[in-house]
Amino acid sequence: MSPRFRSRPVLLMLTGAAAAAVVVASCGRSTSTATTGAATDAASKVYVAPGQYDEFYAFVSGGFSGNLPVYALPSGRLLRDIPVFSQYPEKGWGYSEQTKAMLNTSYGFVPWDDAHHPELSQTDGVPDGRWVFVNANNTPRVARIDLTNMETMEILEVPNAAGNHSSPFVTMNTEYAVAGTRFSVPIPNADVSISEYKDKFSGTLTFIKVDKATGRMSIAFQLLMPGFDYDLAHAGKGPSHGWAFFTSYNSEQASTLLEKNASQNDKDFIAAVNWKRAEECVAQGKATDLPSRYAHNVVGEGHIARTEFGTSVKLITPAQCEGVVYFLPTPKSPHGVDVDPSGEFISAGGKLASVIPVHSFAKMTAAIEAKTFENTVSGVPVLKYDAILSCEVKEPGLGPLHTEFDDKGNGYTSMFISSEVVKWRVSDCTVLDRIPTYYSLGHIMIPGGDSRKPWGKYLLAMNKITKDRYLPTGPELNQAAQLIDISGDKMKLLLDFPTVGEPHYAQGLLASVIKDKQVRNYPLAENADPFATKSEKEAKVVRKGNRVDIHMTQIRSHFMPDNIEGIQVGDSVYFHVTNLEQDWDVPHGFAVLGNRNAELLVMPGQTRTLTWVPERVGVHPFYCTDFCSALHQEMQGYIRVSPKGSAPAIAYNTSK
Ligand code: RUQ
Ligand code: CUA
Repeated sequence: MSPRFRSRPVLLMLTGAAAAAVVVASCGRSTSTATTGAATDAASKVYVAPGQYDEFYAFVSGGFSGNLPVYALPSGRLLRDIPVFSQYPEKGWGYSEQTKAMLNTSYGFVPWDDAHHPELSQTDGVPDGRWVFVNANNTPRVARIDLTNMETMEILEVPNAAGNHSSPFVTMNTEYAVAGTRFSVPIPNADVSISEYKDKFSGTLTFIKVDKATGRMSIAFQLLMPGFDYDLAHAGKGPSHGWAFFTSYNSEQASTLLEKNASQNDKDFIAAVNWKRAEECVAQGKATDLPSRYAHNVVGEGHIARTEFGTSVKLITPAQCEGVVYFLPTPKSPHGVDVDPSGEFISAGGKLASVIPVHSFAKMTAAIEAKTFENTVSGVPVLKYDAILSCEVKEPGLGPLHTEFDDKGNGYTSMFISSEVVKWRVSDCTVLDRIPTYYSLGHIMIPGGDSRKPWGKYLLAMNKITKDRYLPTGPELNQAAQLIDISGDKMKLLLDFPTVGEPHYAQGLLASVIKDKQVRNYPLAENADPFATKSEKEAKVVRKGNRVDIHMTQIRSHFMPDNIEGIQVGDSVYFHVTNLEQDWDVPHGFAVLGNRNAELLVMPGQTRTLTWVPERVGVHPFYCTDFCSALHQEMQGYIRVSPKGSAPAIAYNTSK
């Protein structure tokens, strides 16, 4: 008798969910809380009823998607995916004429990147809901996203860097966003043998000034550092305001097989940078101007992105600016570095370390004062480990990576190898609790958890591997986040949800900080795009040589004009499409047959331009791609393409 058949009598006696549970169990898989890890009251804690708002926004990096998805917590609902470093055909990002410039770099147009760390702007050490920054790890860049329209408004390339990983963590009042190079390279980069790594490769730590009023970024200075790998960062706050901390690995300065060769030293370093001291040195003329070409892309007048190129940066060295940087010895190939809400404690996650060291800022400054140095490395004083240590979290688990903090004096550290979150008391490093995650945990995020005022209710764990947690989807399974309740003494798992790309770091804040300042449309009267068409009467088609400009409008549910003739093969056709709507949530789309490009998605009151070079004779329909009204399907038109040299005169319909 088959097991399934045998279980039938049992089934007959059970109903609903209980019966389903037995069936699942008989297939060798149980959905009981014992194996999923979820708390028994999890459902009620994450349930946000239809029509209700969540309590938090979470900005979770899209990793190798290059973009920045926005989720709601506690439900885990995906609200939006903000295009940043990668072309995004759904929104025409990097395809429309107005947005292409955002992806310019000194290497040319770079349509993809790897976005790791979102970081909210802060005022007085608290997320202020103005901007979120995020780094590009591959071709070094930092982006600024406006939190009123959730659009990327600026992207600044970081020159003299490679692998912008320790970025873009901000100082307490967003004076700076930092950017440290993960890969050391010859600076300036040049044709150098890799075997000369030790002598000729260096790192840079970049301080990007953020304008208080506008958020506009500019490179203030770069600090030239020994050729280590600068991995993560966090700025000081409160007493440690004025300092920024960067972890490094590969203090061995190996250039091959780093997994072994960069794991030799017992301790690597946290670089503690006194940026106020750096400002003094720059003001005293101790910096040199290093010629450097880098792109700076800003959305300005008319919502149009424009690129300017920087030509040099101010470079300071530890030798020219005494007291600008100290090394804090830290076991062993540290990854994350995190500063607690008080600003006094600095913890690091040594991937290969058996403890989590917690440095004391007060002890650090005392040791600097007393010159309690171990030695100097490449001219940088190394402080004595015992002189700066507050305490060590002993036997925390395996592979500590990142720490976030709650508002009750506790730290929470992700353990990659042992796949768990460990909760410990910051004041004395006592382990208080631990909870498994599924699986291979990277970053964790508590809303406000790297600020002075954490909202210590939830912790989001971002896992690298999700094997067996979801229905399988071929060879690749999406990464996943898990929501953990940290409001009580014991952590409780509440929810799993898959993510877009690979979530590295995330940032969260109380929804009420930004929810009511969301832009609902762009005032048409203020549309400053030179090709804006502000009423149907102004719609027109203009030929100049082989360039044709189509000044077109959209409103529910038609285009003006919607019939165009007189175009010929090989023309450069510019569809300048203005959405005349002034309501919330009424974008119109635009797409034309055979265009080797993407669509446009035009926000109310905005103008976007799509370029098209017709290659075939014939009549080409175009249509609205975003279902906008009952007559959305009627929102369509035709453009006739004639053979080169034989097109009739330009003709189009007009509004009467
Ligand atoms: S990383 S899993 Cu921030 Cu790119 Cu640590
Ligand atoms: Cu406009 Cu659909």
